[in-house]
Amino acid sequence: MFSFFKSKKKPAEPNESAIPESESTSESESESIPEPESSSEPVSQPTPPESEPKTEATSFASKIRLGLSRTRQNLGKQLSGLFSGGKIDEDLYEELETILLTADTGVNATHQLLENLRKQVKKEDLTDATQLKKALQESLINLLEPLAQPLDTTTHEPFVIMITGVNGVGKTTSIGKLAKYFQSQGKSVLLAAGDTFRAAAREQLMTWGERNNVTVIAPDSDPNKKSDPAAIIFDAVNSAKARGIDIVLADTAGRLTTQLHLMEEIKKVKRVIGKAMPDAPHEVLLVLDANTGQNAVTQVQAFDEALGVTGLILTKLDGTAKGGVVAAIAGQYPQDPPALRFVGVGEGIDDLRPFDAKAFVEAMFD
Ligand SMILES: Nc1nc2c(ncn2[C@@H]2O[C@H](COP(=O)(O)OP(=O)(O)O)[C@@H](O)[C@H]2O)c(=O)[nH]1
Ligand SMILES: [Mg+2]
Repeated sequence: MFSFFKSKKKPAEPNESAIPESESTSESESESIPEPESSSEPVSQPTPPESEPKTEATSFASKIRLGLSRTRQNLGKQLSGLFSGGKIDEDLYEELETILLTADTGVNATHQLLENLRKQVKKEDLTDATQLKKALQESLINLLEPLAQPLDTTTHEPFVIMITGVNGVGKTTSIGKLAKYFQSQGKSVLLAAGDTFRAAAREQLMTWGERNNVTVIAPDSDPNKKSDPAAIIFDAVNSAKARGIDIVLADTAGRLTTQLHLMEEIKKVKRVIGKAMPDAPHEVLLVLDANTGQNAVTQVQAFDEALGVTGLILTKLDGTAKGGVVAAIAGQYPQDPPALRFVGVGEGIDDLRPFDAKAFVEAMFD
């Protein structure tokens, strides 16, 4: 049933300096959208978030560390209490189980982690609790490693990426970040404003397009004219073919998995994209908000059933102290782990990174 695309190639890190996107403290949809009077107006650029070291490796690690600081404070504090000394006994395992569960790690992943830990304790004859921290980190890296399947966009031209997910998870924002990311790799990008439900969504993407010097195929700005998301994305793919564009990023309207007519609609959007280009979309990216905890797992299942999700983006890891949701996703599909393509660790344009299991675990607690 799962169709998670497995790519072995690791894309290069973006090396452009951070350009901020519009700042918004609210995550509610209506307030989160920048709404310029007209799309041709110049867009004000807020001050960049705190600057990071420029080398790729350190910049990646420090971004993730910064983004996961809430998780680290929460989890790190509890674990260091637990691992500070004493012997390894049933009480310790029980306490560890509680800590992991409350960090959104989920039942499956928590049990897998504990089982691995017990095996390691036995195999290496560990007796002291201080030795467990390293063992837990290693178990977590092993659990999360299979999720790290970077996206290879070189297989098709244009490479068409359809973005989907529930409302307010960060779809449109992630498209902006991805546009910048791909551009920094020397690729040309075209955006399709396929969220035709809200005029503001169109404006939000237009703003992004202007800021990044990227063409946006958008519906008519006349609110009285009804536009069809499938038709917009269809046009965008054709336009990208004609212009020799490398990557098409197609936005779609948010929807709940229980809104069956909207789930049918998104299936149609996907089918129509396939008419513009036989194998398209080449990637169906599901965007998940890390704050939704265990509900993220439900969303993966429902969207995958409808669309055949090939990759995930997990956003807003900076806004939660429960970064363990990544482990929950891994624990849910031990046989066929989904491809976690990118993680979002902030609102800045540079705050979306390819997932790296080791850097992630080290940022969770150390
Ligand atoms: N802190 C934080 N905020 C984010 C992140 N990704 C998106 N957001 C914010 O989430 C809100 C909703 O994003 P939007 O892209 O409009 O969601 P959409 O409805 O899925 O398109 C906006 O205020 C974004 O700035 C992230 O990684 N971290
Ligand atoms: Mg949106």
